[in-house]
Amino acid sequence: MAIAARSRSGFYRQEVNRTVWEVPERYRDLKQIGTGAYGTVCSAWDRRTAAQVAIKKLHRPFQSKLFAKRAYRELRLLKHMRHENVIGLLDVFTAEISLDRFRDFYLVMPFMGTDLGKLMKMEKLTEDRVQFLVYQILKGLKYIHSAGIVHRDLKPGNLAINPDCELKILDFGLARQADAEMTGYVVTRWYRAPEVILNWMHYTQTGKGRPHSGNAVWNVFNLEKSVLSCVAVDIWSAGCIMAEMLLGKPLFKGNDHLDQLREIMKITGTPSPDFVVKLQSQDAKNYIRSLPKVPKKDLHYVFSKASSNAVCVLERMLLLDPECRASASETLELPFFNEFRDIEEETEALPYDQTMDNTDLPLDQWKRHTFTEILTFRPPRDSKGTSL
Ligand code: 0RX
Repeated sequence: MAIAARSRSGFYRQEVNRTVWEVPERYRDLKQIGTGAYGTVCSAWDRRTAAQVAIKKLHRPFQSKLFAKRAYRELRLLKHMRHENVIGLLDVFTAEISLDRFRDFYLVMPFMGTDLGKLMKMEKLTEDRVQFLVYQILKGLKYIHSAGIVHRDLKPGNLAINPDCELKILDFGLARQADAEMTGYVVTRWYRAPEVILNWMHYTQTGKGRPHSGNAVWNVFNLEKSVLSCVAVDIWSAGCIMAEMLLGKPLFKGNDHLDQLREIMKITGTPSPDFVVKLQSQDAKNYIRSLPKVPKKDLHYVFSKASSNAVCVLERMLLLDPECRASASETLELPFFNEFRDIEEETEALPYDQTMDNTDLPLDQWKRHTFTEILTFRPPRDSKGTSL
């Protein structure tokens, strides 16, 4: 008969969805709230802070180099984030005390009860709520972008909201984003910038397959310029989300990649020759040039019930050319946000070292680096995951 080893002192074991979770005594009342190929998330009660938290256990994080690198990246990114509008790490732990036995680790975050996708399904938002929510999205984006990080998958489901309408940008990413998830009539693509869709089309048509990393805009656009306009993919997504809050339905609901671009260009108009010359891919240039010319629509007409200040924000975000889109900091300066603005909250991050993102390491090295990151974690000074 196999005898289960005793739990580490101060920890206890509990079964969640047929897997064993070994967590510190302070976390009680674990309940599964989400699961996927990459991990499972439970809500729990933190006895030390008397607050609800979310605990994510990654699914066999050291089963392959790819999983290990992904797990390491999530931990490093979450450790770096210290802003009230971006999910941050309250704690990270493993029940193992030696690297030899290290197999699993757990990420602890503030618990967020709902997301913008669910909120928009329940009710039509008033313009002052839109103001407050978009202000928070842009503050979060300004912070993320200032660290040199591009989110790349901003959508209503990745904007967590608590009952006080406080918003945090996160990235659920529990399941694999296979090509199939970006095909057809799917939410996963409705918020993607036109340059990202053009890039996918280039890869599908040339049969090269989608590049794995998030560097989606690099191959369609001129390399140097695209480094600068990479963050613009998030501004596009934020514009689509703001438009949806005002309209009560998604702005660009394409049935497939081509239809998505057609829907976008019905509003933005077909691109100018200046835009087309900037495209590096001949396929993309040919495709755009083959389209019947459509003029840009006046957004005041599309958003006829919205205030002029709200429309001005959309005019700066929903531009086809990523180099012309406003940055998050520029957008925050627009009069639409005057009422809610608190410049002290519009902070920037320390630069994030991305060298490891482009590094190939053996599995045991990813494991060692992850273990070190866990040991060197220092909790934030307040319970919201924000530095004071
Ligand atoms: O949110 C993440 C996550 C975030 C992230 N960022 C990089 C880009 O900028 C934003 C932050 N990179 C990787 C991962 N992970 C995560 C999200 C939700 C979650 C667990 C982990 O489950 C929760 C969290 C809070 N309440 C309920 C469920």
